[in-house]
Amino acid sequence: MSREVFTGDHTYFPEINKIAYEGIESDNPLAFKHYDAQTVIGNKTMEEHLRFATCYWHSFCGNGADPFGPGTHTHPWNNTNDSMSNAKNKLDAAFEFFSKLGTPYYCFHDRDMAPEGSSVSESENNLHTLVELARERQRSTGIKLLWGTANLFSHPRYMNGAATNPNFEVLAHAGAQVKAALDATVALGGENYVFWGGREGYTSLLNTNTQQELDNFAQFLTMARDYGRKIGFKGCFLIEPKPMEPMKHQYDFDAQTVIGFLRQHKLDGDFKLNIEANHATLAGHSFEHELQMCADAGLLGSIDANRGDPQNGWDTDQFPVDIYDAVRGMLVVLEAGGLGNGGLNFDAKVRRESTDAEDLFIGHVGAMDTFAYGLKVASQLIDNGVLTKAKTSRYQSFSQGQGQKFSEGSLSLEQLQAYAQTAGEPKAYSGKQESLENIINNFMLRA
Ligand code: XLS
Ligand code: CA
Ligand code: CA
Repeated sequence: MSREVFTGDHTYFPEINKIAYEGIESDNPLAFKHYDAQTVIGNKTMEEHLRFATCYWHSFCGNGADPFGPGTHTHPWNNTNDSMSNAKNKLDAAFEFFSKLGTPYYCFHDRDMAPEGSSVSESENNLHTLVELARERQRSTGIKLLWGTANLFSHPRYMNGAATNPNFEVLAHAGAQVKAALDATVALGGENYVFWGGREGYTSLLNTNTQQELDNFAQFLTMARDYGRKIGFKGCFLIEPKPMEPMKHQYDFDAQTVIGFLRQHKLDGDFKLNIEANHATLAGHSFEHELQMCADAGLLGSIDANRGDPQNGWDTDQFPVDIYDAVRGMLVVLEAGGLGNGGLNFDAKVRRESTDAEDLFIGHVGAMDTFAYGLKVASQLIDNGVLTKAKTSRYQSFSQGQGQKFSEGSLSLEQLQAYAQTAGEPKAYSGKQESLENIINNFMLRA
């Protein structure tokens, strides 16, 4: 059922052809079972709803290294002694991968694409060279940039943070890096720009002035916003919450913390949130909870789609395969009106033990199918109206009589008391959770 013959480069993944939709009966691990880019769901194609992106860092920079041992993945694009040649080869490998897989977008950090130089200017030149090449690849393949970002956490200079570093000299370096990464994002037509506060946090209050650090953070983001707008960046700035790791406590703890911060500093007109599933669970929340908090605030920007491991408490960045999570996540997304400028970026990596080149494709194929399935079921549930009806009826006391007056702000506390006095003991209404859970399962079993 393959509709396309792959005519691009076959250099780095010679065994793999264009991944095609083969449908649910297919046993081919390198084919989609649910994701059919052009299938229309509601008023958009699957491709337009889901706006899938491949991430550059895990896919082409990570090598399976962990704190106990070196990498297990060998990358043919990394085999010279010259870091710039390797970066150019990596770019070719990346675009070959995106084109064969069929993710219409990608995301990158400055240092994923181009190596750090020995000075600020050398780093900027390296990035500029690679961005020109990436622009060319984007033109020839039609693949677009979902978001760019700066890596402000790997270099040892950032050990105490970047924008929240106690040393202004380090903050200035972070500023230079963000300026160059914004230039790169604009040059590549990026639709968003992400700040993940990797080391923006602290380890000990004994040596940390949290108030100064948070004020500096807001000042830094304001400067970045102003510069971005000045150079013509029309997209969305995004903050990606994460409660911990690498720092003990990170300032962008979770969605509600970030929303409060953005509002406090009047940044909510330009910034939204990028929700990562694994960060949600690290914060003790569910993926859909974090999405819902953003949706309620009108600040749902984009998604880093992955999963953690329920048995251990760290950021395992596994490919998302939980179809139940995908349904519940997509329910929030669709009810919020979709992802807008954002997309679903697979911030996920194959396991250290997954050493075949095809594993990276297989991980993405499963993840794309998971969300395509989530989209299908969520859309059927919304069309059916059963969940909306249940929710509306649960809150109906606020759309009539005294409840409505309360919602409109026209009741005083004394009036509330007077009403309670006459109304008698409230009747108990069932929350019907089990029934609603069973409805979701029934829709899933039928899909
Ligand atoms: C790390 C983060 C990071 C951001 C981009 O945990 O997920 O990869 O998405 O800097
Ligand atoms: Ca992420
Ligand atoms: Ca992560």
